[in-house]
Amino acid sequence: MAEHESLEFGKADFVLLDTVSMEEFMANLKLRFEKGRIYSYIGEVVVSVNPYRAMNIYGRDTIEQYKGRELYERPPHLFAIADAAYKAMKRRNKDTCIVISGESGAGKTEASKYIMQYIAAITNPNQRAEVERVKNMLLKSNCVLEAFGNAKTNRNDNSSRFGKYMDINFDFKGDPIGGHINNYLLEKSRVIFQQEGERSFHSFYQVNVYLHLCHFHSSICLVTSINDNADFKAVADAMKVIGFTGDEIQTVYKILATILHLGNLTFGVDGDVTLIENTKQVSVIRDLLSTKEENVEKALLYRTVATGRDVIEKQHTTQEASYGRDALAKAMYERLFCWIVGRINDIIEVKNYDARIHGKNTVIGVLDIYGFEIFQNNSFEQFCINYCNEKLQQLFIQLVLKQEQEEYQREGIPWKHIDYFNNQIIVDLVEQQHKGIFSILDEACMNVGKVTDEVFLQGLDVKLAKHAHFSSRKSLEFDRDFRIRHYAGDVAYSVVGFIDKNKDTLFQDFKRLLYNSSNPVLKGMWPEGKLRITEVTKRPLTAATLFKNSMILLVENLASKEPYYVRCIKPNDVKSPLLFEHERCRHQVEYLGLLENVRVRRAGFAYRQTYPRFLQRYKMISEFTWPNHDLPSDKEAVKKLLQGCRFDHDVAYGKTKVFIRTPRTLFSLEEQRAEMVQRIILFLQKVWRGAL
Ligand code: AOV
Ligand code: MG
Repeated sequence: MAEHESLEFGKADFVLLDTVSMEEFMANLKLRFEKGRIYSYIGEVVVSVNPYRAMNIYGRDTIEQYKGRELYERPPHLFAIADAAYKAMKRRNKDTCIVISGESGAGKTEASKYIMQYIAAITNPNQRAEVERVKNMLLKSNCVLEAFGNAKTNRNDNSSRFGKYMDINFDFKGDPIGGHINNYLLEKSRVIFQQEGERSFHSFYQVNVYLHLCHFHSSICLVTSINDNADFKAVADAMKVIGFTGDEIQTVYKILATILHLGNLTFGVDGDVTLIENTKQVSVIRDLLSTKEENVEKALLYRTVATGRDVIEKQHTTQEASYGRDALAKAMYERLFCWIVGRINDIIEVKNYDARIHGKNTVIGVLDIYGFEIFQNNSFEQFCINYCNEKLQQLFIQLVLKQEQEEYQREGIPWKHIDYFNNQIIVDLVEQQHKGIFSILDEACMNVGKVTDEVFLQGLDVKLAKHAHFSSRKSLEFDRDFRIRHYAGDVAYSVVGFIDKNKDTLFQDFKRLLYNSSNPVLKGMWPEGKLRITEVTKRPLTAATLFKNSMILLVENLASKEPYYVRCIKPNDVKSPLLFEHERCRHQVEYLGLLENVRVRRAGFAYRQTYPRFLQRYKMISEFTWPNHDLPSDKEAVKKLLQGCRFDHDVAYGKTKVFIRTPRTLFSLEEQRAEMVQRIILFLQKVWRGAL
């Protein structure tokens, strides 16, 4: 029985609500959550509520139920959307993407993993060894990236601290033959600083447990939901399976250990000489990096600068030395992370594919990015993360409305406009040339002379004072610096660190130090260390500009594919499987624009189906179509069928699809169908008994 026939679990598709209001929407969402129905639809969009408990709905038997089925044939599930994307890719040769959004802890990363698992499970029926190998590597890459890119935050014990877009490439048979990962801005400041109650990246604790190091004493290292020891083994195994060499894996551990030791380095002064207080650490670092001890020390205490033709060595103050040490730790980690992604890409990229022989190589992309977040203290990283979520919301608005509009146009059906909050104004506030916050930040960084966070803040105050989504410190009652009215809520940011994080400087001396390592893997990560100081002239792009550019490219890429959406909702802030915090959920439904989504979908027609498929499902309810029709086309047959049921007033006939306006019509059709099916069964039973 189709699930929408059973009201016990609420309406499986919000489009079928009797009236579209926030109350009804919330009542249905809550009922479904309480009944363990964590997935629902709005048309083809999956709405998911984090269950915060293990659900028995991802096993082999469930996968079988969804394989090759149409969206409405089974209860809502991620598998259904994954299958829809897969079918579009395979049958229609479309590049598709699945965009998963929602705030931190809402369940995006888990959803992306289930989607990948589903795709892996339904492909390669012939068990081709090469395809199995690719699938295994794609799945294993997740485990490695999570170890290095995720961390416990106050919102989520396994929070993604980087953005991830993964393409899976398929051959003409529909089997995965490779993939590619794009990663976006890793929150590297976490390496040296974590807010209270948070941890650094999982990888550090894993290697810590493994090496029996005791650099972390705080109790938050032990998180019940995380088993660092077991994870260490799983990650080491995954790296091996993917194809990292022994030397590479050893270098990874050495870099992690170096960063841990850097964290213990302290600087002092003797007269006017800056020195390292715990020199023992330096020799450990020297060994780990396979360099010379005096080089390590020199890079930490001096900076080589070119003044005209002269090259001089300038001694750091203790403050500069600490800054350099932290910058080194962050840069080494970020470089390591990017290198890992790069290595995985080298290994999983499609090789030897010839489109002339094999046909078009199609792609399914899965986007799992850091969700919107508000912390006690919000800095540059939160600003970038929240901007990224604004961009994705903008894409959702454009695509969901655009697609809808295009479908009506394509099918020759008139379209009625629905009002919704368009967050383009906030996207502009951040990214617009010259006037946007990123531009103001870049400008402040270019200042000659005084370059401070305060200068940046003044720039914001001058240029944005009147903006409806911006408030400056002057107008705020509390001691934060500026506030943005984001689509998902107000966030107050502190400007401290914006300038440094945006400039993202790493002294050239460190790059040279690492490039001169006798460990070839480490050396290979730092090719720019080859340059002599006089050769380094170009001012690098700022972190904000790089991030903005990468987001624009990402959105362009997603927009070029056929998108499928998963909208994740976090039911409460205490990770409870039982609690549906009404206000918390209502807020998310509101800012995700789900109600507008339902309205657009209904405004609209609640249901649409191609003529042949429609007939396949309902032909038994009309004498003109059962068992077969003799009309000139399926479209004519559907017309005749619906006229016969007197539903003609509630439908529109497009070029290839029939559109049904109200859900009630669909219900009646379903009822009539169920009745007929029952009658047919009884009839067959009679025939069968008679035959006996
Ligand atoms: P996120 O990816 O959306 O947050 P996750 O996918 O990491 O959130 O989910 C957070 C936690 O919720 C997981 O570690 C699980 O404990 C639980 N959870 C989520 N989905 C499910 C599910 N389908 N079944 C059971 N438990 C689930 V962030 O990366 O912080 O934005 O940046
Ligand atoms: Mg995540």
